[in-house]
Amino acid sequence: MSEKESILAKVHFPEDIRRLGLAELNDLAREIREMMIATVSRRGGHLASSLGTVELTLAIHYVFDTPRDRLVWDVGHQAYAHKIITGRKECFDTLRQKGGISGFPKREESLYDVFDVGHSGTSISAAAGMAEARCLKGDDFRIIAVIGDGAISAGMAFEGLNWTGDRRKNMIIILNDNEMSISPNVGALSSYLNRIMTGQTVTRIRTEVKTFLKSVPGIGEQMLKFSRQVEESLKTFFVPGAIFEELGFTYVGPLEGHRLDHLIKNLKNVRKLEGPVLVHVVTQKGKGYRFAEDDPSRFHGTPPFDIDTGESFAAGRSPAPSYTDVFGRTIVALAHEDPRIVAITAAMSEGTGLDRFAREFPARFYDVGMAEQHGVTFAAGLATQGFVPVVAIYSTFIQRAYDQIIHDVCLQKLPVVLAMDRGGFVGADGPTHHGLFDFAFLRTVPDIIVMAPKDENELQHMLKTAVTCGCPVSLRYPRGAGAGVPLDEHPRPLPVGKGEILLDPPDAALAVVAIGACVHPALAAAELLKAEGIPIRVINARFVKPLDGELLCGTAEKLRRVITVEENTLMGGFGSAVLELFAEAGISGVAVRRLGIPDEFAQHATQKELRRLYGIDAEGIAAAVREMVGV
Ligand SMILES: Cc1ncc(C[n+]2csc(CCOP(=O)(O)OP(=O)(O)O)c2C)c(N)n1
Repeated sequence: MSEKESILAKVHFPEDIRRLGLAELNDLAREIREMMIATVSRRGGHLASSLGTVELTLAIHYVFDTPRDRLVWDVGHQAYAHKIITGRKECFDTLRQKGGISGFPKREESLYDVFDVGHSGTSISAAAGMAEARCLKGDDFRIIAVIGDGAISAGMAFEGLNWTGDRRKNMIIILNDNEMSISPNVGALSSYLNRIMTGQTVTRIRTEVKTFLKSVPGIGEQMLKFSRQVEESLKTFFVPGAIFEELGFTYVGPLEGHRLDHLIKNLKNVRKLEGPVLVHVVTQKGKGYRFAEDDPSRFHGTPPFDIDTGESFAAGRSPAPSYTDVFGRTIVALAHEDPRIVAITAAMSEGTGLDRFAREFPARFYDVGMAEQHGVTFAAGLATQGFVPVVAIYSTFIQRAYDQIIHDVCLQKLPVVLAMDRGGFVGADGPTHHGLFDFAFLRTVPDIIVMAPKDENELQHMLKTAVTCGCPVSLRYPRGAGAGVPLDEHPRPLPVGKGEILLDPPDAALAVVAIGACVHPALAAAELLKAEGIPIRVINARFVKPLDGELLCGTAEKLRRVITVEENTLMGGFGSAVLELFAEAGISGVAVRRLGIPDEFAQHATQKELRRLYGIDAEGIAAAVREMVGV
């Protein structure tokens, strides 16, 4: 398409689209999709969700006066069209790149992004807060929250609905229903939404049957009367959205989410309604790109891919299996040996590697939806009855369930295993998704074991340790490929609270004590330093809690210089634990330097770039050693 014919070329901000006619808007939707597919094919990102909301995004910005009217996205992974038409078209190619635009709405990026997001279920509560603020300020802007049928299964979304329906403030919640979370959606609400849609079909069929019956002389009238009686008794079935009406919302829908005329007409009416309104919009995940329509789960969050074939690029892929993969295989092997093992995911069966478990042990597998809090306490309930639940939730999302971990798991010393993938930097998803806090917030909880494997082989052994130790355990491992080490055939339990010395040259200048994914870089640093004549001891701590006091204190007393390395926030993290250990043990005169993430939110960039930036890769560790020994 030439520059001249392009509608998108003329669109920079929502005011530009408000001047367009329907045909032009439809062309614009097509061009936006093309841009998204082209960009995500190079950059990776959340394609399927964003393809599904193109018309909805255009209709909202067309009808409402954004940014004066506040548009709040839930999760925010479906907001690429929003980014493109709100001043970020020119830099859209920098999506998720270091220094480029974020993959999620971000207040500091644009006036049109009114709330930072990444985790699910926040939109209704945030919008409700804005509604109260509007009243306090005496203002009259509109507030629109857009939430998916997956995200609305989060506990907080229910809390927000409960509040909003009661407060009766003007607020519009748009439920973007594509029947998918990352995988097909689960839960009673999802089934209910599904029945609404089936109800629509039934309504259509019913109208056709009525017309037919009316056309049959005599008998037709009788039949029609009977069918009306049946219909009355099935009223809730035929009145879509009754559940939302009961909660205090005006329900509008279901609307066809890819018909701009339909959306615009209905949203214009919705705009005039008072009180809380729930607009149910039905969309298709992956709409407009064949491969994403056929396999929306794979294109939910995709690495770069070939547009013509839909295949992800193999370049850059490691021959080593991912931690996720090794976790997925090991948990299946362990479950074969131990019938007490059950597995729980919060809407991430593929992401956590539990899809394999789900296939092998469907009766022992639970997808609780995007409901981490429920998932953890649900696991605690299972544990009270003699089961060993393994709750596989990414480090960043387990933050949601902190009180459940303390109050429902640890206080009762229940043997729940928190298998936390994506511990450390996740890369392009950025600050909402980095798993940089779990060492700090979990090691302060009594009776939990906190561990992190140095590689995928140790992950197997730690998982075995976790399911056999009989107490609460957190086991965190990084996103991506393992170190490529050989895998032992049989996982074996490790001694709890014991680290290991990996390198111990007789004339070591100092000790580097690393945990988890930082151990191999520490070994690589030792190699670099050896060539420079600086021998160092390298310790794999394995446990953040309990710490190996004997090994660490002995090392401090012998070498007097210690560097700790972790892919976690420094405040309260592993290095802090080591400092506390030394203080408690009365060890003085030991120089300790802690490497990790300082007191700031790390932004989006590749894992490699971030490890370099924060000085926890081999180069960074080596530099810290040189500094400490004064060369
Ligand atoms: C608290 C939390 N848990 C898990 C996730 C991971 N996640 C991101 S999007 C998504 C599915 C979202 O489904 P839905 O809200 O229906 O939106 P769709 O992608 O289908 O448009 C999941 C599970 C998250 N972002 N936040």
